[in-house]
Amino acid sequence: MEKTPENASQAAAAPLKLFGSWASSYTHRVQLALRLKGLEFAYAEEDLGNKSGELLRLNPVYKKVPVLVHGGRALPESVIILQYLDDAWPETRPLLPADAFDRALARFWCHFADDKLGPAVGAVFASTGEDQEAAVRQVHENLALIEAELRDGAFRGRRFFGGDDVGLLDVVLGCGSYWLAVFEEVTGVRLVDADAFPLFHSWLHDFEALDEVRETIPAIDRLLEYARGVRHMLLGLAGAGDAAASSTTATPTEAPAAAAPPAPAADIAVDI
Ligand SMILES: N[C@@H](CCC(=O)N[C@@H](CS)C(=O)NCC(=O)O)C(=O)O
Repeated sequence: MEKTPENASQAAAAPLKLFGSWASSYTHRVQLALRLKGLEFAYAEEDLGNKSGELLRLNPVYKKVPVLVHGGRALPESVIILQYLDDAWPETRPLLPADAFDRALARFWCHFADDKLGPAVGAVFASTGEDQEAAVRQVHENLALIEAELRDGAFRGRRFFGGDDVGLLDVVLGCGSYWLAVFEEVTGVRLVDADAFPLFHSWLHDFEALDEVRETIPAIDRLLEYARGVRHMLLGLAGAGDAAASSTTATPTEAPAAAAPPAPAADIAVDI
């Protein structure tokens, strides 16, 4: 079909449905982007300990949430979904900047968030003792890189990574960073020291104060209960005192511990 403004807007008007999980920061990214763009969507909660046939059919490759279905077509992978939303609805609250280099830079730091920072934070959560100390050092090294970008680099002088308003990197980094406080509480390990990372700290404060973010992030008590359950399970599986995932691939993604049977050890991962 020829791509005209008319049929493009018809396509954009097709219904949106999100398959997600309530404690999944990847799901929160998509919920937040949909809210920022003011888009109506239906939501299907997945039990990650017992995934629906529909989820497996929609995301046969990774079998994970989130999956966004738009007009009957399914799209997995949170960052790809966010970019799709921005491509399909470029006018309302653009998430990516107009400049090609700035767009690429935002994508680079999103990759960093998923490739380096997230796994390091997950490793702190899933370990104890020396393994945990090493993981904390990794988190601090990664936060120092972000702090340096905010202080002297690409994002210098900005309230948000996206500028005056939140953009792609804010959504990606922000939906994940609220876990830092939860993990601090559960592990007793200090991760974000406001003195060491003042700009990151103040960015996170501003991000968490946004109405759309407050609407998206579950209540802290619920997250704490969930995180305590997952940590208990991880450490239990690893054997007393010798924490699980020295594996940093571990992803907290299973359904709430209280609501779902523990997943097999091999499936346990700490993605934030
Ligand atoms: N790279 C994926 C990660 C998604 C992901 O890890 N989802 C978790 C929930 S937070 C999941 O579905 N886990 C179930 C599983 O691993 O089987 C994205 O960005 O969407």
